[in-house]
Amino acid sequence: MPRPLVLLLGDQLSLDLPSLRDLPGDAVVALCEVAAEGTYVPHHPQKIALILAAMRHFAGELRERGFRVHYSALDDPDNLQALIPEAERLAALYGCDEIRAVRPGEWRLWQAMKEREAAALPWRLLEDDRFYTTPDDFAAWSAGRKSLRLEYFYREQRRRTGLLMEGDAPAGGRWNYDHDNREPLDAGLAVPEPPRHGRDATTEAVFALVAEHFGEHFGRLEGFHWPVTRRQALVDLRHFLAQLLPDFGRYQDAISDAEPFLFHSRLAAALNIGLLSPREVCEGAEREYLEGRAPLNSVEGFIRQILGWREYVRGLYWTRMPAYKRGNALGGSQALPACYWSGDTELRCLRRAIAMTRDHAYAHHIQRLMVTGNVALLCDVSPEALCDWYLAVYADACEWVELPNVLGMVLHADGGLMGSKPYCASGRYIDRMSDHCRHCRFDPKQVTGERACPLNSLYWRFLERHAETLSANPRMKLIYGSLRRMSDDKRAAIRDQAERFLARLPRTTAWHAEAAGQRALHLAGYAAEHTSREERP
Ligand code: FAD
Ligand code: DLZ
Repeated sequence: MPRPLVLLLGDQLSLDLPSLRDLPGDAVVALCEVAAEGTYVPHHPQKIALILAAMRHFAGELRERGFRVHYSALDDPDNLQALIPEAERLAALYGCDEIRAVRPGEWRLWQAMKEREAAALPWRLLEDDRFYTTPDDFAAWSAGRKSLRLEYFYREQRRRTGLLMEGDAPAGGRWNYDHDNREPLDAGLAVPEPPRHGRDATTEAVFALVAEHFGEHFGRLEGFHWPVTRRQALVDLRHFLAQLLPDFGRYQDAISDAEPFLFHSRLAAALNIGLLSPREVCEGAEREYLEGRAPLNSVEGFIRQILGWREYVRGLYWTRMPAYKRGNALGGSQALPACYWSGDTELRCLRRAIAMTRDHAYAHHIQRLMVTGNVALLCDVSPEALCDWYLAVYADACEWVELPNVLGMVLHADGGLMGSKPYCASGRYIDRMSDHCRHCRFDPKQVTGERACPLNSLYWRFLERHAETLSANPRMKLIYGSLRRMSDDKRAAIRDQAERFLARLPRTTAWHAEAAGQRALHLAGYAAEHTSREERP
């Protein structure tokens, strides 16, 4: 009987993990805080605090349930500060003869683990069955299809799971209620406050550690209210189902200058690190519909995000990596605007989205797609620069979900696998869906001139620049028709306006973070030579 060391990663905090099943009594379960994971991109301090606090609480829960647990704390002097060497050190320490791990959330780690499957101390890799679909399921679904579209994948998921199904037909007669889900906010609408969770000594200790070692990363630790235990995550789930779900659909696409969360669930972080399962969340939402407490447009819209999009992007990620990450169909090559780190921009929508990100390690989907995403798309930012930013700044960011959303959905860099057209938008869209513009010095109705919203000229410039690739797209025919009807003079004036804006836009080649990263890497025991090449960013 092998004596395994089970490595649980910071986003695998679930008792339902396959590596925890059928363990011999002398197995050791290891959780390792390591500097390398905190710094390969400069994660937001709230994200690091969430993961480390949740890891520490989960280790306690495992011990209470009788597991033999080793916990490597970040400041343990022997800690090798990178996951693979640290796990191998622990396996040797406890005399284990294999290391078991469930598929991680990032390809770089999966590859590094796979290369050790045949090592003297072998790694045994298990599939993560907490999702509705495995990468193999997705590969089988996508095989032979010319184009992959969420809608067809989602319908099959509904049939397979029976969620929101009435026999063979979708509940209410339609698969998709999106057209009911595009209302802007009503003035004076009251949004329920998110739950505040108590902080015990374990969480407070993590806060001190994060402030000390990662305090210089972008983002504020104050204002943290993420759930760090399953119990707290269930409080958030119940709050969402009772208080927010009924209005989730209607305001799903709205953006507010004041309210960061609106009627969104804020559940992605808890789902992604394992405190909640997608099944319990979707079934909970379906129950609200079946028992008449939430309307179908909200419940269907919400379930589609998890049963559809979440599974779809994961399938894409695992079946297309590593080539997927090199995609750059529109040739974005520019550095990130400096304001993504500083928040210093006159564009009100962008300033608010970045401020909310800094304060909460959160922005809702439409802000990520249509504000920070859209601006980056229109400013030709390179996929690598933008992906690194998104991976760093959101509490829910894991590469398997971040990469397809940023590279595919926002930048159209995968050539249209993820979305049939780029989500480019002008200032008029922001004005329609938000109340930002009334606080902004720019006018969303003007295209040129001193007060013109820069998004307008950038939008037309983007269309002109990519006409060869995009003008034949049936979903963009209308807008290219408008571009063609513009006089040459008008087009030249717009182009000039956009180019002047871009020429003055401060960019940054890297986060100011060498220094902060180095601080964390100087933690006792860290030795760069222990970090495997594959694990290095
Ligand atoms: P809600 O609006 O309440 O949605 C419910 C749930 O549906 C979410 O919790 C999430 O699990 C799922 N979901 C919704 N949209 C998507 C989507 N497009 N892809 C996958 N799952 C989805 N989500 C992440 O979990 N991690 C990321 O790193 C991430 N990066 C993103 C980057 C960009 C540029 C964009 C456009 C989207 C990204 N998303 C990411 C998807 C989505 O924006 C977040 O899941 C959502 O904003 C999280 O907030 P919420 O829990 O309140 O979501
Ligand atoms: C994000 C993160 C951070 C900041 N720290 C750790 C850590 O110290 N130990 C750990 O096991 N996981 C951490 N994580 C999450 C990992 O980055 C994540 O598990 C991998 O990227 C794979 O998804």
